[in-house]
Amino acid sequence: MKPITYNSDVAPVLFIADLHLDASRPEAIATFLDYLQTHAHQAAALFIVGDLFEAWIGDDAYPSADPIAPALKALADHGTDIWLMHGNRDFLMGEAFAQAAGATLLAEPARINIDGRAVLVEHGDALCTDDHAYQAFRAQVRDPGWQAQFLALPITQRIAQAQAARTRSGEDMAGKTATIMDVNHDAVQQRISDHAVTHLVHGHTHRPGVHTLTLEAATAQRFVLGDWFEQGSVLVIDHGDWQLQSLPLIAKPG
Ligand code: LP5
Ligand code: MN
Repeated sequence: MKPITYNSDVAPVLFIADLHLDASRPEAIATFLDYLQTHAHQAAALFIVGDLFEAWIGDDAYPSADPIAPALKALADHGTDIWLMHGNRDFLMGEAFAQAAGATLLAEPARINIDGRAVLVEHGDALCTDDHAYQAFRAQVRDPGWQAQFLALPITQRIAQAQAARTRSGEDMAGKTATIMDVNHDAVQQRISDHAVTHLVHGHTHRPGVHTLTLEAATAQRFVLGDWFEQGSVLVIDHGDWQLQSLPLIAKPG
């Protein structure tokens, strides 16, 4: 793949994650659709850094009447590049959905260049290395053989298994500390030095913030994207300025 490079003096670059879009939260859907039709139109690129959807059980189960894919496609047709990364909820999103959305699937971690700076982008779950139960689950469900078997099941069975996994995950999380469910700082430092970047952008922890790390020879910055539960969260890079913005949720139309 050609290097991914943007100059934010030409047009803004946007990052979002953890929208967890689902029919049960129409405000998040309405806010996202509005954002795509307004602010995002000016952007050179929109990076969706995982968990766009609450759960994804296969492209063949995506309702044809859902408004998200056509709205993304309209933005892509308007000239904004759309990069789609998997999260821990929608790691089964495939080429059929990406194509319908006018997006390009981006494997994580992705090393990109913005204004001459080396930036690493990933969902963030792989950095939670203290959460051993989750990492074992992740290794299982990211295995191509497991995925092929799961996707071959009838949709009703896939829905039931996804619900069982959500229930079990909720029960397990109630017994985990906040520290276990956050990123591991050694893993973050290792990632930054392995990829020789000065900026790391991720989501997953639902703890939006900007952290400065002091490394051996330099400093690096870690931008954590927020979820779209109580408000929207977008990292906007414009004319070299990095701003983690909150968006008020708008009421669902009608
Ligand atoms: O996303 P969030 O913040 O709620 O929780 C995560 C971790 N949980 C998960 C599990 C997903 O929510 C499951 C839903 C996936 C939807 C679609 C997938 C379709 C295939 C699934 C079929 C099996 O990612 C949670 C972390 C937390 O983030 C913080 O980082 O702690 O991890 C867990 O809770 C993992 C559990 O500790 C262990 C695994 C439980 C699932 C076991 C599967 C049992 C069901 C099998 C049915 C045959
Ligand atoms: Mn996540």
